Amino acid sequence: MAANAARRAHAIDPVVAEAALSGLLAARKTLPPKLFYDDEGCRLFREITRLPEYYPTRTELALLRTVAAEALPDLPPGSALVEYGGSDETKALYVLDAIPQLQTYVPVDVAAGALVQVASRLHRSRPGLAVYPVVADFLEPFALPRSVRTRPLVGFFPGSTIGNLDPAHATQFLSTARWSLSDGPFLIGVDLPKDAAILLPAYDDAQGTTAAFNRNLLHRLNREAGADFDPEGFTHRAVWNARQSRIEMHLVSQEPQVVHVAGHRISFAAGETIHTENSYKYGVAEFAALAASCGWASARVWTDAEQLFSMHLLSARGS
Ligand code: AVI
Repeated sequence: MAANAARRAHAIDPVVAEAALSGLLAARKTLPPKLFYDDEGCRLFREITRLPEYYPTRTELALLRTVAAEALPDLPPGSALVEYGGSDETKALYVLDAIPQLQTYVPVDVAAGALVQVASRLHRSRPGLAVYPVVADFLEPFALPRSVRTRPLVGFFPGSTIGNLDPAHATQFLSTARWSLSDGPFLIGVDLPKDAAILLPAYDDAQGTTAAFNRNLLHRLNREAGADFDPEGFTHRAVWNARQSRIEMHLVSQEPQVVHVAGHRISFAAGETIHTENSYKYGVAEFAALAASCGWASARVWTDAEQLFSMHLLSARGS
């Protein structure tokens, strides 16, 4: 009774409810990964990036030292770095600090609050850097401010976030990015396929942080979509799908149960799953082929000594 009253006290966010229902009412239940990133989800993701099992962040940061020193030596002064998903400037600073021709930083993200914080931190720590935050879903076409559009542009998409898009959406994203960057070069971090013995713990850590990150989706729907999930009635599962070269994350219903979301009744069989995320892993040649199909040439590729992670410098073909 008290739980019901608390639930009623939360207004339903129609955008969240609609995004959730389109997947939960399908024959194979899914939730879109963009719902992971409310405040609690962002906090849990930051914790994930510090886990010993989660190799991508530390490997990419180490790689970035070399990449930033070696890439783009001929960039003209006054260039701008456009970061897709720039709610945290840590990785961009490796590039900005190593390439003095980059005098403008344009973080693009839906998280307006996080962008304000990025801008105010940089205002204090790099007073000479011009920062133009753009609040937009970078998967959709967006307009850059006019003062930025006229500069030579460099794209930056670290973290292997491209792996969270299915190949059709990755293709769409890469094609649109070529247009938004006016054919400027594009630095992009891509996680490599590897042994399941390394991959699975990275997505199912001993501390249970990734499980909490996955279950937070259900807590979020309870808070924002008028849902009544019992998050403990679902367990986290990470699967390496070698055929599709992707890690899949699922939430597995522990028993037959009925859940309500924004007035819709949704039944779960015991063992039925909600597929919540894919994280595709691309070999170097495979990613270069994907980029080529979108008009990009892989001009240079860096990998770490253990072949865990790659960074591609793409240049527009024919430009
Ligand atoms: C944001 N993205 C690149 C992460 C990944 O590795 O696919 C999201 C994540 N999901 C679970 N752990 C990390």
